[in-house]
Amino acid sequence: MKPVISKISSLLLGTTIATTALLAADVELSKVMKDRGLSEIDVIRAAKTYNPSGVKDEFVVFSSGGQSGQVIVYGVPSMRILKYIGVFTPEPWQGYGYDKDSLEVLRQGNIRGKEINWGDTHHPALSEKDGKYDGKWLAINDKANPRIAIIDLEDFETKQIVPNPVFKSNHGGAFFTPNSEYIIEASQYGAPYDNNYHPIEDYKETYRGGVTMWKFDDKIGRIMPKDSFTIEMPPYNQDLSDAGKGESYGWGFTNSFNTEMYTGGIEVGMPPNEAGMSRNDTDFLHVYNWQKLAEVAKDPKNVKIINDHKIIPMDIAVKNEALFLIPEPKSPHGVDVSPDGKYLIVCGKLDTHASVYDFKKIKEQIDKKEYIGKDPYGIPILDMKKSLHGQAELGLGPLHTQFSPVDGEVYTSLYVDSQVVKWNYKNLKVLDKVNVHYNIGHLAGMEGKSADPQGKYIIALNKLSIDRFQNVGPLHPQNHQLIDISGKSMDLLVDMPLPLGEPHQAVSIRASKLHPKVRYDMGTNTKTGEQHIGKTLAGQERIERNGNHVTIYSTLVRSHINPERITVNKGDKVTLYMTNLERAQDETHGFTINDYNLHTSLEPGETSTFEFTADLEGVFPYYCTEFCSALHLEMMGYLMVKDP
Ligand code: CUK
Ligand code: CUA
Repeated sequence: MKPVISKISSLLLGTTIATTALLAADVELSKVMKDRGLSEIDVIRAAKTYNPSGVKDEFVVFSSGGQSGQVIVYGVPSMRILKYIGVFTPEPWQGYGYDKDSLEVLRQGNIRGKEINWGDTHHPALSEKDGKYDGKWLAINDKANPRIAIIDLEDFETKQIVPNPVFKSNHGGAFFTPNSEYIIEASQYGAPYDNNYHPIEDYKETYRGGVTMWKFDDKIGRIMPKDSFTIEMPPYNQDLSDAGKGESYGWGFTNSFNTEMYTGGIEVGMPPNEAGMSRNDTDFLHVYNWQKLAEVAKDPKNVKIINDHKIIPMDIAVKNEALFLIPEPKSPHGVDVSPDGKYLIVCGKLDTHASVYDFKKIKEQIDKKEYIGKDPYGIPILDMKKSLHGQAELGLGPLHTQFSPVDGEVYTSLYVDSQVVKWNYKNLKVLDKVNVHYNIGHLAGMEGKSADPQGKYIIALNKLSIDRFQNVGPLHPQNHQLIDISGKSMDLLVDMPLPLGEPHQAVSIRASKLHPKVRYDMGTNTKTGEQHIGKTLAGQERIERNGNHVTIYSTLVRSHINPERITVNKGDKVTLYMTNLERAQDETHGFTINDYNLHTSLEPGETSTFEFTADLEGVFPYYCTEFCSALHLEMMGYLMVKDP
């Protein structure tokens, strides 16, 4: 075997000195390879993912943190984790959920007054302009307690959580429409829209699925609940969704997997059948014109109000020719719209084929009102064969598809086969397959679901890792595998264990499109973006008492907390405002008070609040929790609580 470095050096350099130095490097490299048992191809793969210190990644990935209710941020190709973003779950390092201001964000996610401290995150989505990622906002859904959260990519913090007022679970969210006009959130398990008890025997009559179109203001990065509406749909267990773009702009697409309306033991209005939810050969792809329905929803005559939220009933959507069904192979999973919006690829867990629908053919039938019938709810059904461009036999358990810059070339995950298949959705030919480890769910191409896929890499998000990592007990980490797709055949480069939760979906963006800030304007409430009422500058520190309410205006700067002593009476209501006066990059101070379950992270310029009752008597040291300077340990003080 010819050493790797000398191959390169003989191409690049000719001088004797350089050659001598490189020969020494060759010797060193050969030794490392021998010691670590690495082959030449291993070394090449390592070189393709290695970032020397200070070198940054080309792409940034936002991965669902699954059951952790967080978002995980990492770089590609290095696969280095950069951040966990607290979203639906408290996150102590960031103080998320441990100070008043962040708690106000977390508590927006209360449902019917209940505090919820976790989420089952599935699908992160990046905001779009003309179907391309603009790097401004990130949305993510919680399937368990149907909610959508918005994260600001200026500071990677969660700013808004919006519970769905009518759904009881969601899966087909979050998906932005091409100009971030709306965020699609499709329900999952059929359930009553209201909050009352309805017997399961009334499934057909009172249980519903649907799609909520959340109006999004992309200037301020907030969902506008009052301008949002839900399209009522049958209880078919709506599933993954996608927004049309280009040719199919204005339309939305949502799969379903229970047209049987099976409810576990009792099938309403159907003969008993053991196969339950997968008896029918086909389920329904829901096709809806959200652009038209947004207009329809503006007329109060067209909507029902449930839980203070607008619902467009099915018959109104049908009357406006804005809701259709197309059969799709049974138990479908992903529906993925091509970058030009002309095709939809639907993959089903129980079918070996990917079905490629041609939007033009769908539209022709809609325009000619050519239906093959109606479902029990009166929704027109289009002909499957007439809607299809074709089907490609891919392998067992095809789930999700990502696009590439090469015309027609796509990558699909095969759950049962544990493979990624590269194929062409135009000529329906399979081009290549690579094994992954193991049981891949989603896969993430670089901007691979946008109107402008970047190619280069695919990440396999695997449900199982089994033998890939050191055994750390029966609960194994998940496995993200980076695959090089720049050549003719795919090449698996490296594994990354992800010890946080199930990585359903990840979205990526070219790093140069992100413009996060390194400091806040002095005295910012980072959760609202506005000036904090507790903003305190150097020299303004003070303690004010009003009856039994004590308000402290404090500052933190290397290496003092000012004031260093706070004395209150037991039972006093305490409001403590803290401002980090630093302007230097990365000079964060953390702050905690012993035994009061409080913590905050103060980035340069940030102000935040603790609000608590001094119900424990005693002496409580408070201190800075970030090692911020050589005098970090000295950054402390005492809360004295005395019985008056
Ligand atoms: S889902 Cu998990 S693999 Cu929630 Cu998008 Cu397909
Ligand atoms: Cu500030 Cu340690």
